Amino acid sequence: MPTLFDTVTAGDLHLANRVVMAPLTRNRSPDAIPGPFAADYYAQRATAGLIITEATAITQQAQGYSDVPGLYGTEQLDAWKKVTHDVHAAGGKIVVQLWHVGRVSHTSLQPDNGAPVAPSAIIAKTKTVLIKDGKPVYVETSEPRALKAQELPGLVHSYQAAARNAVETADFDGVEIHGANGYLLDQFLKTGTNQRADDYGGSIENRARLLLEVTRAVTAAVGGGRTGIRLSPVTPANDVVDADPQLLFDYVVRELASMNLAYIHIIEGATGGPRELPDRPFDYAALKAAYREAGGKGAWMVNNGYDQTMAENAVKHGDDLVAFGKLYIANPDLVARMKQGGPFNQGNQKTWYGGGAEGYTDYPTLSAK
Ligand code: 8OZ
Repeated sequence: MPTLFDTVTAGDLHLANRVVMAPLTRNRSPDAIPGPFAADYYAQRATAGLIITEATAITQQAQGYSDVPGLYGTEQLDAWKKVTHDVHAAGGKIVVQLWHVGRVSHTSLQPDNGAPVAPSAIIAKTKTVLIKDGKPVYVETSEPRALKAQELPGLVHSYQAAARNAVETADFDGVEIHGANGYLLDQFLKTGTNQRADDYGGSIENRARLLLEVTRAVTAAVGGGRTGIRLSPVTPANDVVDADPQLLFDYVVRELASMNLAYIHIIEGATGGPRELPDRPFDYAALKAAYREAGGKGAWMVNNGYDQTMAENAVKHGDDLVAFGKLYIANPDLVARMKQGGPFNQGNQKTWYGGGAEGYTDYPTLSAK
C-alpha cells in the first residue's frame, strides 16, 4: 500500500512523493512577468513531488487579472526559466498551468481594450482582481463577445505554442491544461455558458470538442507524458453550471483516456470551498472508473480541502497524487512537516493576492525555528 511519501510515476514525470503544490494565483507578476521573488517562492517548495505553477496566460487575450504571469513573451519566458532552474537545482519538478480566462476578464486587460472572449456572449456574475497601488481591487467582469468559429483553430494553436515554449524554452517538466474553475475551456464544456449553435455547442461531444482539440494539440507538441489537465465538474466558481455534469465529465475523461496523459487533476466540490454541494451531487469514484475502464493510465490527482489524514486515506484507497493549495502557501516544507505529522503554519489571507515577499517567501521552515 503506497503512502503519501512514496515515489510515483505520472507519465514521463518521476516524482519523489505524492504531495503536489496546487496551482495558486498570487498576482505578483507586474507586466505579466514573474516577479523578483517567484524563483525563490517556488524553489522553497521544491520538496513537493510536483509543483504546478499559478495559472499562466497563454496570450494577452487570455489575461483576466492584474499582475498574473504569461507565457507569450521573451521576458516572461526568461523569468520562468530562472524559476525552473532554481526548482530543478533544489531537486524539484515543475509544470506550468496553461490558462485562458475566457469571459472572466476586464476590457482594461484585453488587447486594444476590447471585449473578453467566450463561447457565448453571456456576462459572468463574478468579479476579477485589478491591482491598484499594490492592493487588490475587485471589479465586475466585462461583457464578453462570442468567439467566431474561425477563431478557434488559432486559439488551439495558442495553447500549443505556449506548451512548446514552456517545455523547450522555459525548461518546464511539463504543462497542465487549465480546464477548470469557469475559465474558457470550462465555459465551453458547460451548458450555462455555452449556447453555441455550431460544432462547439449543443451536445456533450460538441461542448467538449475545444478542450479535447486543445489537449490533442498540446500532447502533439510536448508529449502526453508531460501533459496534465485540471477539471472541476461541479464547481460554481466564476458562475458556471452544467445540466448533467456526470454525463459530461464521464465522457470527457473517457476521451482523454487514449491521450496517454501524465495525470488528471480533479477539484472535488466548490473550488476552495465545500467538498459536497447538496444541489450539485457528483460521483468522483464513477468518474475515475470511467477513465480507467476506457484505458486511462495517467495518475489520478485529487484536490480541494485535503488535510494530511484525508490525503493519506485517498492514497491508501488508490488516488495517486494529492494537491494542496492553502497549506502550500504557508508551509514551504510541507512534505517535511507531514512526515513528522505537523505542526503547520497558518497562512495570512491578506497577502494571498498582490504585494511582495511578505506572505510569499517569508513563511518559516521547521529547520528555521
Ligand atoms: C484565485 C484568484 C484568481 C484566479 C483559479 C486561476 O481559480 C484561478 C484563480 C484563483 O483557477
